[in-house]
Amino acid sequence: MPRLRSALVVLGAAAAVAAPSASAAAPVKLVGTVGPGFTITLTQGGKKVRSLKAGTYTLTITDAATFHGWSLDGPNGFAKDFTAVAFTGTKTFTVTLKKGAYKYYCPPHEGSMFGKFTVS
Ligand SMILES: [Cu+2]
Repeated sequence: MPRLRSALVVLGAAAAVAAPSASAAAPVKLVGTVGPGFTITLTQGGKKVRSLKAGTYTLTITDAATFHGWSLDGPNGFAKDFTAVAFTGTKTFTVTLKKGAYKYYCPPHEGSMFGKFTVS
């Protein structure tokens, strides 16, 4: 069956070409912190996040206090507590951000511990 064998070779070559582009789409890394003092942050490459492109990000949160949390509100009712108030430690999430206004904050101290950014 020479004809079938050559068809399989062509399929194998197509799969090898497609693989590199899939691995190139690694999510951009964001870093969030809260505590041990009364500070909350969100940074990308060491700089405070003020605007982002819509898409998928890796978000690593380090929560250094039992009385702070790291939460994020966004458009269309998006609301997530990434670390609970009682939790301390580091957690990593994959988050998809859509266009709109976002606010990260510590729930018990929302009036003073917050930051905002926009996604476009
Ligand atoms: Cu707090």
